[in-house]
Amino acid sequence: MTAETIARQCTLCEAHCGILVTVEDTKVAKIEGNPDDVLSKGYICPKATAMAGLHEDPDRLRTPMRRVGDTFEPIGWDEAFREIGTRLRRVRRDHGPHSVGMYLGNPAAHNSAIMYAFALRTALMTRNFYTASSIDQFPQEFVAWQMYGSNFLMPIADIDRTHRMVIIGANPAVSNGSVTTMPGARNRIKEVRARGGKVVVIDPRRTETARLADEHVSVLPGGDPYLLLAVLHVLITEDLCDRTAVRTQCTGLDELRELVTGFTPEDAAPYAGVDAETIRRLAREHAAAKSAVMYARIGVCQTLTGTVTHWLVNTINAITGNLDHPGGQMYATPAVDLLPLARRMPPYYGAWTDRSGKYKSFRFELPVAALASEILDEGPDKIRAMITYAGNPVLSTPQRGQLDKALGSLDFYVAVDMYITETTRHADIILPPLSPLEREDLDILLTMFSVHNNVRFNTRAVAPENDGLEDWEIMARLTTEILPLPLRSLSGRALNAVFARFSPLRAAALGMAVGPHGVLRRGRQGVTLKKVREARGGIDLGPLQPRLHSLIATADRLVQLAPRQFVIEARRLLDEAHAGGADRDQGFDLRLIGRRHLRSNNSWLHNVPSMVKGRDRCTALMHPQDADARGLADGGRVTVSSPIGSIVVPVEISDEIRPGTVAIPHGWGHGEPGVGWTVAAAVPGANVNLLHDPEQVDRISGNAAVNSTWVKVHAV
Ligand SMILES: Nc1nc2c(c(=O)[nH]1)N[C@H]1C(S)=C(S)[C@@H](COP(=O)(O)OP(=O)(O)OC[C@H]3O[C@@H](n4cnc5c(=O)[nH]c(N)nc54)[C@H](O)[C@@H]3O)O[C@H]1N2
Ligand SMILES: Nc1nc2c(c(=O)[nH]1)N[C@H]1C(S)=C(S)[C@@H](COP(=O)(O)OP(=O)(O)OC[C@H]3O[C@@H](n4cnc5c(=O)[nH]c(N)nc54)[C@H](O)[C@@H]3O)O[C@H]1N2
Ligand code: SF4
Ligand SMILES: [Mo]
Repeated sequence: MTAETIARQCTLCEAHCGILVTVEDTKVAKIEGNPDDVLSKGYICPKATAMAGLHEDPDRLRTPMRRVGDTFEPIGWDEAFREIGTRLRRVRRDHGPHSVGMYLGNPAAHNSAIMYAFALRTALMTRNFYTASSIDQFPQEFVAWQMYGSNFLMPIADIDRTHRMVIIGANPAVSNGSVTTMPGARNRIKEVRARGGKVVVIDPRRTETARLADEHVSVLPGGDPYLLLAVLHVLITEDLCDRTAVRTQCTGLDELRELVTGFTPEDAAPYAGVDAETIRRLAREHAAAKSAVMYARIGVCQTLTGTVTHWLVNTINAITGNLDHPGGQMYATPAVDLLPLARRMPPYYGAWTDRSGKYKSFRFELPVAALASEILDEGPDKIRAMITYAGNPVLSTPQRGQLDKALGSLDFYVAVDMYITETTRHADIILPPLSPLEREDLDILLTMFSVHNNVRFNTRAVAPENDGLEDWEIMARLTTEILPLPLRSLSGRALNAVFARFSPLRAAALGMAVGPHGVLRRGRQGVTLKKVREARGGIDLGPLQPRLHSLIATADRLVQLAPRQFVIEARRLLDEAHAGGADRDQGFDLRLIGRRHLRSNNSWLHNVPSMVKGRDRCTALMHPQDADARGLADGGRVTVSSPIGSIVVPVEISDEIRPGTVAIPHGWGHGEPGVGWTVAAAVPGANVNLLHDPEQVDRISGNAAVNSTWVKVHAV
């Protein structure tokens, strides 16, 4: 028996923890944390072992599949690409470029194949491009564009040096951070406290993170903008701003002052669900701390006011002197530094809309809320063919249950995924990539958001099977099928040889050479692909460095504290402050929010037995007071209904959640006929996105507002 241990990362989530994979013969024998990893320092979560479970999973597809009636049969790669090319070109010829739609899911961002996915997207020239970003970080990108001049300039929290961390609508103890990659967030939070700092969590639930913090502030779902406007009121009226930072870095304080002067913590309290004294203290402590950072994430992105809330968070950090300073909000300086290039790319907001005119494009794509209608509604430019890549939007996005039907009605649908899922079961052809353990890679995207500068290599752990292709090769082959290039006439083998010259690794090596840590700047000290490959655990590129001055892309090179559209929206919020609206008036009396679990990852780890063992996790978490009022017992089955749908789940009673609120995780609802997930079918759960109205979106960015739904709950 031969055994080998290689170092790479777990690529299941953004944290990208360093792992050591031991392979005996061709079997993955062990996965453990890599203590030498420069970013994660040995930490892994229970999901890391799922990398092996996924690799070995008999349900994972290993060859392309073609639909025959209600089932699939294996076909060869060349035949698959030929058929895809012929059919996609025919749809485009007959109905124009917008008739082909594309959806990119979350794992696409964990793999440098994303470069090739964008090449395919560009070749398609379609308006109908969608990604999971519009149910995720659109508000943060919108704020970065308006305040710093580019949607790529989303600053991250310097958790490793801060003296005060205020976490709003994020649960890094479970998620390990997002748009601030912080593997081992639990330890990093404990270290803030160990160095004498303070950690505060603002969340309607006393989360795993809140339990590690000094203070938990239980906010009303959707109450954050009121709370933060009042924090600004205190900072500005009590003259607690950092004058130097405001004078040298920012513009727009006068407009802010005008906006918040009349809005006191007492005014905010009923809408925030937080008492005035706490709000005042939050403001004063933020200003007084040696360094401080407010870090907000998807809990607030997924509300009707996601953009306004993230704007207020960034503004508070900036005017207290915590932008671009150690311990505050900063930018990474990665080995492959895309920021100086990317910052010049305009996001083309509103360059086009969906056919109804309701949703505006942002960064060359439409909000996913529009997807089902763009397929189903008749008329010119409707989507007739789809490509999905690494996404499961049938479960992951609110579509009134219509996307399932819509995908089934397409003339042609090709999915790039290693499973037959609730989404891909509708495909005509499924192209499965090699498993993550079979590929080698160097991440260039997430290092832009790492809390510590680093560069790490993903060594191939297991030799690829047969003639398998990596995601980037599949994307490249699909692109050649769309482009009018002579390349298409080459055989698959010859094409692969052509592509090998343009692999993501070659691109990364080049990017590294010209990057801030590369040989062109640092000479022999510079990082190279060879050095990164050889370093088991990556190369430490030091703590985050101030660099706003060279990156900021606004016309006057100042941070815009009061973008007009944001101020108008905030005024509207203040004028119309209310506690619920029409749905609430009609008896939907509980606010529904989401939650994540350490052993789950959106919709797709439920087929690995070790990830779903134990008690049912797709439950409605309710406060004892709300359960008593409805006569509910722990574990009993309840119907949860919203104005547009209803699901049945067990109830879980705990005082960790704020009264008046119910939390249900997303990504469940398995067991549909034809889906290839046999393990998940036994623990199906229910699809919470059937309750969320796709038309409920963040008013500015169009991001799905799944934390803004009113529901009612009763025993089945
Ligand atoms: N109600 C509610 N809905 C939510 C959220 C919420 O908080 N509440 N969160 C939202 C968020 S933040 C996100 S990011 C989305 C995620 O939503 P999506 O990105 O649409 O879906 P995932 O569940 O991540 O599904 C990923 C799919 O990619 C496949 N896959 C995994 N790895 C690879 C790979 O390497 N290559 C290829 N080709 N395929 C791969 C898996 O088999 C799976 O089918 O969900 C969103 N939906
Ligand atoms: N284990 C695990 N890790 C993951 C994932 C996973 O599915 N499982 N998904 C990955 C992905 S794709 C992403 S985008 C990240 C997301 O990472 P996080 O942003 O940390 O996401 P959540 O854990 O959903 O935390 C959102 C929090 O917002 C709270 N919340 C809801 N509504 C409101 C509100 O109105 N105001 C406030 N203040 N809080 C609110 C919720 O109670 C919840 O605690 O996690 C990634 N990591
Ligand atoms: S937090 Fe868990 S799932 Fe995410 S990269 Fe680390 S080990 Fe993998
Ligand atoms: Mo996400």
